[in-house]
Amino acid sequence: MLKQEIEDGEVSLADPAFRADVLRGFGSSPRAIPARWFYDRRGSELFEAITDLPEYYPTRTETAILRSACAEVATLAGEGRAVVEFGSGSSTKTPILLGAVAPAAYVPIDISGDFLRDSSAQLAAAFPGLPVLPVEADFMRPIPLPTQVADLPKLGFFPGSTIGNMIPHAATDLLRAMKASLGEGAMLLIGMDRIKDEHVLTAAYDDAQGVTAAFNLNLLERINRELGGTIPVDKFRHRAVWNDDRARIEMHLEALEAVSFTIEGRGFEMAAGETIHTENSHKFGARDARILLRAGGWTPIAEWTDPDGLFAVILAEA
Ligand code: AVJ
Repeated sequence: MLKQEIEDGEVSLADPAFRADVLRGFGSSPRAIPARWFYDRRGSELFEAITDLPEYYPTRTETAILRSACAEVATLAGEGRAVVEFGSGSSTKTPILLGAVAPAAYVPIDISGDFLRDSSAQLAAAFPGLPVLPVEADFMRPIPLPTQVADLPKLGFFPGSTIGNMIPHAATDLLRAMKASLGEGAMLLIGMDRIKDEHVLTAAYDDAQGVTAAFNLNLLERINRELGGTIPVDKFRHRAVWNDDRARIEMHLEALEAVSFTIEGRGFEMAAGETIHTENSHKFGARDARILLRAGGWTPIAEWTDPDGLFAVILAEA
């Protein structure tokens, strides 16, 4: 993050991109903030807690799929690839893949240098001898990879159904950017959450313990902390709704009563019932997933799912 902290821990300067997205997002109609801003330190802790919730099936389901599929992935991908992960890596999923494919190098890409350094250090310790080459970059654009991996074939790894955070147009742009970054002969292993019973979906994004609510509301607290906002957070509530037309779960923050507040000195007013749209989480039928990959320039070659068909992991080639 560009945010700088001075010695006593007081925040002196907010990330200008965060500031710009918040001011633009609160001023637009409908109001919306990109989901990437959930993940400050507190938000990342809350997301970790979400992945353990009984209602939040994606993480444990995908992890189990990876465990049972990784030997086959290794056979299909062959030896000596550089694994390039889009995102700074998960402490459970990444070791499953690295342990199976025995890569020549591991390149995690993340926009947040802090998370990248932490997870790279952990992985390097767990896989002695494996070159770990972190790249701090926004993976939405094509990225020049470290010269050490220039001549190696790549295996891209994009787990978690993070692709579902993007609207289809942006998702295909991202898939194409990944193909450009990974180069000739590349493969991509991607996790995509499936369409399923609406109540299973809404429960996963509105859990009984209120952890997802806290995760969503933390965005307002982050605005107050980092942008000197005066948002009355207790006057908002978390909402998760299934938008069937667009095949996605949407998260919103709804004002419980008329509120007025300032962010960086700018005044905002919201009426009772008005919302801020904070996240999209698209879900994919089996064929939808394959069409999206093809639209992004990838050919699906193998696919694994859990016995209940909740989640899919797909291997594709460029
Ligand atoms: C990390 C983006 C895949 O959409 O399921 C979890 C984030 N948001 N609960 C998802 C999230 C609310 C998660 N992704």
